[in-house]
Amino acid sequence: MDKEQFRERLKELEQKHENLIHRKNVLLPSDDGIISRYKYPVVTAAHTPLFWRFDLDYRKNPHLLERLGINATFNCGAIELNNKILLVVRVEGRDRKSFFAVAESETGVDHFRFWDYPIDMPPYHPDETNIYDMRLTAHEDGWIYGVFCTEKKDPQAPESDQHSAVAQAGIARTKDLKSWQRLPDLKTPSSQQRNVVLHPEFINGQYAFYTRPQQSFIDVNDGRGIGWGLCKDIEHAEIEKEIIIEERRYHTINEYKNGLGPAPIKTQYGWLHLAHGVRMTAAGLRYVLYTFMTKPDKPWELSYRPAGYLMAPLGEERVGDVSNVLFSNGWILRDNGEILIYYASSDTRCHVAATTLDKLVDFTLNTPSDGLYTNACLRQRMELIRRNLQLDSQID
Ligand code: M1P
Repeated sequence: MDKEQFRERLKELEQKHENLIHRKNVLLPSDDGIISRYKYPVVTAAHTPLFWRFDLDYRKNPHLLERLGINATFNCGAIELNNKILLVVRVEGRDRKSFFAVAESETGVDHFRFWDYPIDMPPYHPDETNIYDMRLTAHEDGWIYGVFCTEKKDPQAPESDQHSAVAQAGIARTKDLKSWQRLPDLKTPSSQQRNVVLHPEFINGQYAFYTRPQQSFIDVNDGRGIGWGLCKDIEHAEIEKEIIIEERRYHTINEYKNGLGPAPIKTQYGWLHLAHGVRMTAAGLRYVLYTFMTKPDKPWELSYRPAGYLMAPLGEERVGDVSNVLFSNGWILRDNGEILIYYASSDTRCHVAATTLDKLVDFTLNTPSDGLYTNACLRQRMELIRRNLQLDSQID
């Protein structure tokens, strides 16, 4: 390429990138009355700045090749700060390593643009190989905490095994998402952890974490579900006693595993939670999103658990690096009662869906819980049908 062609090609790439970022999103009608999806993903690999990927120096890269490509952008934490919606996105390079980067938008539904530099998160261990899936918690102690998965090669694995890994929870804190203080990883009684989330309030003067104990990297084995534990000192965080607060159950959406999504939202009825539930199918694992509620004064005690899922993969969401996955670790309650749910599809891209606090609370409190047996579930449906057919008028 000569210099003129280089300039032209770069201009084209820049224009395409700007067009993507300026594209207005479209709110789609809701079929179920609970959730309205937006048409376009809010953050994709193509949203990452060109200067993260291409060497733009003609002398070093005369063919204008992408040197450090990005494979995917997914599983983002979310927070509203200074009237901006900020997503801490899991950005995965073509080299498979993830890092965190902040994408900012004024609307929360489109025009997300990455800050110039990704988050420069210092490693806690020299053998920390990958980090991902940050949950943001604005804690009442005044810090914003990011709790995320840190992964390393299993030190017990023989040399021939280049696959087995160990997952733990990393902790860092910030006031502005720009400079981060890394704290020691969380210690728990479980050999591995993922999907760990910090509760936003002190419980009896202690920090509280939602956990997801697991015995191996993918399978949770004896890990019975979403856990909970207290810790005295966030700077040396250790949970000595871990209890299970939301159990996996046979023949439900979370029979294989589950994990908490973002930090819960406080409501007058209790703590509203969003989680992912995983079941096995002949086509592999299927990840869906579901809600549950815990008691206002005892966030570790379950009060409502509607049956089934809130959201399942739809259309293009079903396909990606790990297909048939919806995963959410970020949501935002706005002053007007709207909730924006940031979710990723198939470990590939980030989307947003809108609902309201009123609707999600209604869904969570008033949807029947899982009958666990087909006959009990059929009774629920028969009862609904009977009542509907007996109504003279549906609105009086
Ligand atoms: O591939 C689906 C998800 O798998 C893991 O989540 P979990 O431990 O709950 O199964 C994580 O690797 C997550 O990042 C990923 O989206």
